[in-house]
Amino acid sequence: ETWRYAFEEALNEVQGVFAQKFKEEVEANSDHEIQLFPYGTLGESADIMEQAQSGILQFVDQSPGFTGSLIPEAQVFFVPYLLPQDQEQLNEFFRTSKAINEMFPELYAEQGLELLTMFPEGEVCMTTKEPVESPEDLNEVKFRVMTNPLLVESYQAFGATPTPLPWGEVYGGLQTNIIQGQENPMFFIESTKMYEVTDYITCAGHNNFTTAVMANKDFFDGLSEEDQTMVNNAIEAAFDHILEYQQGLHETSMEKIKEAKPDMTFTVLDEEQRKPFQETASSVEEAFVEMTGDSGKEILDQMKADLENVTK
Ligand code: 6CS
Repeated sequence: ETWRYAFEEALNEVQGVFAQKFKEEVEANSDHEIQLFPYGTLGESADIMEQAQSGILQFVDQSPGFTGSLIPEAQVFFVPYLLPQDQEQLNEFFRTSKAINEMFPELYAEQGLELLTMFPEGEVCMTTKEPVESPEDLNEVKFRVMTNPLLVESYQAFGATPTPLPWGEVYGGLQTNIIQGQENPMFFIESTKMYEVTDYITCAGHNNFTTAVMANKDFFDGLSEEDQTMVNNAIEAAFDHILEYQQGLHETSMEKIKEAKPDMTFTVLDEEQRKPFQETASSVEEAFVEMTGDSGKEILDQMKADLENVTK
């Protein structure tokens, strides 16, 4: 049988590398084949999610940045400074988190989706046309965010004018100055040539890009136990592979950007400069709980407990 798997990035970007490893494992360990659909072949993130829910696709990778309206609790990933910056701690968190491995699967299941895994794609940095050293510098900056209400909230708290847009409109939006900033992991800034349409890259340590891989639930439930185990094993292998693949990726991507554009300015905000950004976290957290009620609060509390387990 041929299974269809769509994702939000190109084949050689992080989600694509994960998908290729998954395909390799499935095809090596079963008679099934995986057909991969990279970004752009089936539409935007919202489109591939619909296709997965309706069963046209068996597998989909959609990051929580686009899942906010479907599963409001998934917005928890946009509370700034919640995730640790230390890569080992972060990886351990994704491996062991009860919120991620037990609670989120139930919420995805309610939307007809079998959540297979979540994994980090790298520290998110801002690319802008003017320097950013404080929230004041974001004043009047129309800053593109993924279509996620809490991300809007968080950039508002950062002092910007958040502008939710699907990915396809970002390069052109920056080029024509409809927006003046956006955020993404360094590998994505490099591969999508965001440095061509912005001049400053600023890392404030406020987040790491999380993504989620899922299957259509009816499809998954209909698989033999043997196939379900085979799929889960393939996901596990791809998970290990993608964490290893990302070692040093931030740095090599930076080097490539510098080579392509020597006058690009890179800034890592220091402790003092981060403070006003960090101070917004509690208000964004409050907004999250307001949006999601008891079930959101439960997820947030569990995530904090899970994080404490890996950072102590
Ligand atoms: O910013 C975005 O919309 C995109 N960023 C990444 C790293 N992956 C896919 C997503 O569409």
